[in-house]
Amino acid sequence: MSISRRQLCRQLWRQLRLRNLLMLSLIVLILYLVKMLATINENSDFANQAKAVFELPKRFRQDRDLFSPSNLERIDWHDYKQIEDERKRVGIGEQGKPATLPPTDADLEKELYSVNGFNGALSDKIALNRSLPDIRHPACAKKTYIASLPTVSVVVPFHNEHWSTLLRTAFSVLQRSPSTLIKEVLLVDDASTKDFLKDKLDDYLAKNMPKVRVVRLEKRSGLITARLAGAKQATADVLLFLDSHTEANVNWLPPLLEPIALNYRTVTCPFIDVVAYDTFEYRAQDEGARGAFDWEFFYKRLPVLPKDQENMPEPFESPVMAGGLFAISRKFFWELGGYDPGLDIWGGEQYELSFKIWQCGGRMVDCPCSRVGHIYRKFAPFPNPGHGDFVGKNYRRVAEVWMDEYAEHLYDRRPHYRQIDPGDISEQKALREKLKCKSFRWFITQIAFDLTAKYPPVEPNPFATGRVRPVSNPKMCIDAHHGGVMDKLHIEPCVSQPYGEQDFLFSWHKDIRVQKRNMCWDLPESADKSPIRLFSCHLGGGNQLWRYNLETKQIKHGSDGHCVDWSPSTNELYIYRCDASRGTQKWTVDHVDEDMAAKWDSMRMVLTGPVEKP
Ligand SMILES: [Mn+2]
Repeated sequence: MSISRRQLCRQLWRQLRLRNLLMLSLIVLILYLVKMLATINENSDFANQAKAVFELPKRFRQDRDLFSPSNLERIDWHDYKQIEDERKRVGIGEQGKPATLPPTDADLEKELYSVNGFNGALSDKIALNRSLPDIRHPACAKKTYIASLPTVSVVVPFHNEHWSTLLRTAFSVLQRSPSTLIKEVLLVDDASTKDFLKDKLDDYLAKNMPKVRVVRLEKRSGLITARLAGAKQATADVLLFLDSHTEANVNWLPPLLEPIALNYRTVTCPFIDVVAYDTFEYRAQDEGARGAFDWEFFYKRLPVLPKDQENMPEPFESPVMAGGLFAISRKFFWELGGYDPGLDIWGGEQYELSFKIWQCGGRMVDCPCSRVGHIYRKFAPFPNPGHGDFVGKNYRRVAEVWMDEYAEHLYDRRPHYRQIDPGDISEQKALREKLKCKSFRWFITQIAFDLTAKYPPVEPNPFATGRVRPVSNPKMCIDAHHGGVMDKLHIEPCVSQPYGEQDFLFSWHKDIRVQKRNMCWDLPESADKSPIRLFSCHLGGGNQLWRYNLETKQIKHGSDGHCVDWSPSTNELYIYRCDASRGTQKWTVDHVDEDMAAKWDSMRMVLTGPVEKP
């Protein structure tokens, strides 16, 4: 008995030793792997980092990077105490109300205006934690989101940002986000020269906002490099990029995070509200649109699709991000190689990332229940640090790598792009290959399917061009007289060539525009004898819808039965009930394209679904 017990003990001891040994080696292995990952993390060259992440075995990569929710139960994320406290606040700029400074501050106001491009002196008078109005879609107040959401690193690049606007950005983030979700806020200083953005800022943050820290760039590098530098240091599940003069509004974070939690390849954008550069009033710019571009790469907006409109305020797909404000899982960002590190300073980066997201297996949505205010400056106060046509070079890189045969449409409008050297793009092309990304044709026909209807790669001919003259008095011409928005059109004696402000284009958008500038004939009031005014062309028909009738020679507005008319005695130009027998309603236009005129009824811009089967 005693022997067998001893044997048993010995056996047990041996087993324990074996188990300990196994455990110990497992711990060593884990430590080694952690160390290995840490080394990768420390690697400052983001391209290498991304590459290293790619080369890890798939299982491993997911363990490290992929957030997956542990709880799909939905909860109410609103912070009702914070909402209640805000509601009670009164004072200058509170509730996002417009504010002004007393005349005694006029000198300071002027000075800080010119330094910032917005009313910095007023900003300094408004509390850093001021209250904002809840202007979300009413249904947002009742919306719930899953309980298990990823953590966030907020990345805010800045160059010489004003003190109070920068801090208000950080305050609003911390104040209106669940603290468990905000891991860190990284303010990336792109070599600012203002003194208060150095030690004073560091000290203030250390004392008042421990989650916020400054990442400094040694030399002025521009927006793209600054975002990448912040992203490289970020450690949370999700990267959330903000501009340095923004204000996050009520419960803005959960709506951005849930779509990412459910699919790490979904990228989310908030609605961007307006913080007025002069009064700091907080207001909506509109109730949503889908991002797009024209073939000169100007950022444009397309209407929300009817199916998405019905579904408001649920997130809806958008082809292109506005650029400055978005959230993306850290894993997906680096899978996509971050931004192309060959992009310089700023310009084209929102196209590059948007095309990559869509073409390489991701998707992008706008989240109506997440709203962030942004100060659109009155003017840009800082010189950009770039040399030469860096924007052109960026565009060329984006076009060459991602746009396939559609790049030609860009070059057709900006022929000098063909001469710009895009630099080495082999790594970007290799990335596209590696990720098996889809063609640009797929993107344009399946995702941005209504873009080409509004912004056709090859513009259809105009219906008519040239001077618009009364048949009864061909020495008179309709004249835009360099007028601004809401100025009346005149009728004046015709000038000799070049016709300048008397030269019009009846575009295929069915508007009539001044040849040399983006101003259209617009009809805000439609009573008889209402004047025709000038307004920026909006391509939306409505007030700007006009049709020239070749037979009757009338210029008819919209569908309400009014025609362009005038008084030869007072030389007033106006609209009047269409009446083909009135001589004053007959007009000649220098050049009329009869083929195009015959197609007038069949020309439509409304598209609500993909134009090709995938
Ligand atoms: Mn901005």
